[in-house]
Amino acid sequence: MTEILIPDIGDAEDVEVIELCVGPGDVVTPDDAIIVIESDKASMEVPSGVAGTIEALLVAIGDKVVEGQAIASVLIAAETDPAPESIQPEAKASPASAAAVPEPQLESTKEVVVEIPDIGEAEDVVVIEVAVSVGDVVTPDQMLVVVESDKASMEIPANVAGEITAVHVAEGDSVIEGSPLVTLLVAQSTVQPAIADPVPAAAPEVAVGDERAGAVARTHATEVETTGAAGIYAGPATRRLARELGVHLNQVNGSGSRGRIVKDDVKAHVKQAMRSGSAGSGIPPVPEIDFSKFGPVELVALSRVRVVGAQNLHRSWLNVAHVTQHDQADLTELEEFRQSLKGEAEARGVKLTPLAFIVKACCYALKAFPTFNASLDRDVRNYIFKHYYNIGFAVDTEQGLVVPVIKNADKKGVWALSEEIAALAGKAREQKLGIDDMQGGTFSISSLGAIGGTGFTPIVNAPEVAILGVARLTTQPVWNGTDFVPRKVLPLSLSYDHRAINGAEAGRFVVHLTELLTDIRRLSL
Ligand code: CAO
Repeated sequence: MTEILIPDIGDAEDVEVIELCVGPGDVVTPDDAIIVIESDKASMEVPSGVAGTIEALLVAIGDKVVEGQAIASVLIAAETDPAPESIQPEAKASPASAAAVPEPQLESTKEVVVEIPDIGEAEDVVVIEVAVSVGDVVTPDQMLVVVESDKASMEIPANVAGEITAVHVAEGDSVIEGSPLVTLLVAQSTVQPAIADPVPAAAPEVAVGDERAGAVARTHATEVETTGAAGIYAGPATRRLARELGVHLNQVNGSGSRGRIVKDDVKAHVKQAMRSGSAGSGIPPVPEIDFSKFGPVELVALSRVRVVGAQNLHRSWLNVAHVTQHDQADLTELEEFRQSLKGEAEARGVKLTPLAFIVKACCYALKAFPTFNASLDRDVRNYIFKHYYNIGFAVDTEQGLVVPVIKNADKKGVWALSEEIAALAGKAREQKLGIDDMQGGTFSISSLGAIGGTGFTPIVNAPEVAILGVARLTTQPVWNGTDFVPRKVLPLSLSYDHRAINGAEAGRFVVHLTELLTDIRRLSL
């Protein structure tokens, strides 16, 4: 068994695995790519270097890797020559010719011919983009041409600052190592440091003036990219731009040779997405209609609260896998108890509504079912369990819906909760809520009971994972086994994020909640 190692990747830093091209059991030839890695400057295929069968991949997408790190173990094919312990294949991006570097002739300006560097064993290399023309003044990092082989494309930078005096290639030209690309007029002070540089791996070659045969200056790393597993052709600069703009390249049509995606394609894709209003969401926009064609209309601006609320609700609606579980709680005893406290409530100057009891019962249920008091992390790999119980409740105000938060609701009694609900609702209606009043919620309640309704599907207040909708308490005939008896029934609608909570858990949560509300003595247990 042999391990395939990350080859010399020059001075590339922060090198990450971006694609896995094979899996265990795959039979590979020495040329077959095993993974694709990407640094801040370039992406490159790492070929097997041996023929055999992949035993195991030792890296995953997103892993950071360094030169010499084992990426896969391969069972060498029987007919293959005895293999060394480890294989360090030459990456496709590593032109590593060891040409001597003679002293340059120093003049005030020099003509420098930029040539095709060592392009490994790549065959059938063609120029697919010429990015400069005569008269252009280029910087060392500026891309001159892009060449492409059957396996990879490579951006070739100037490596020295200068003015283009001749372009020796055109799109479609076949080139080989040493083919002249452009001639640059370079200030002497610019040439010397470039030539004196140590020779890094993955560097194109620059020949100086008419001494091209011998005067080879080797400079910075060449940007290279490959076709990925999904067959995406794009250079590192294009990939970088796409990443910055949040564009998935597999959704972009390439206009370059052989379907290569160029920067302009990414920009056109973004423009199109912005125009259609579907940027990022992929949602077809609702058609804009001139309603005035059908009757008189009036344009009224949404309040700031409604605008922000609309954005939050839409974001939650799009991100959360919503399910709503409906149930009913028998509040007959709770209501009797509440009515019995009316005198005391008046004396205290507190309005005691069912909501304070519901908040209290929710805290108990949340403690019994911690996933309802949790959030999911961004990658949906971890629960974030919160060991505090901050209950948000929706308040209907003239400006729109706001959700103040009762902090540490589990530590408060029903009187204190009632006072806080009234105080926060009052603040909300007077637009006096501070940011702190609306932050830190772990679970929400939307109570429409005072208004009416038999049930509804509230939208989870993400990143929370559940919200309880409370509809109108009514007196209903309930079968007690022998008779229909009048009972006060409260409809409950629990919306939850199905990514975090299973249906069975949600069912149990709601049943537990209804039991707590039906027999509030349980709240003291
Ligand atoms: N069924 C029947 N009656 C109810 C009830 C229910 N589920 N909930 C409350 N009531 C009663 C109260 O007991 C009170 O009656 P009494 O004065 O006779 O006791 C009356 O309705 C008014 O209550 P309230 O609205 O003043 O107080 P509350 O504690 O029930 O609610 C608050 C406070 C701030 C939540 C509420 O005023 C509110 O704004 N609700 C709207 C929430 C909303 O817009 N939700 C939708 C958000 S979008 O998902």
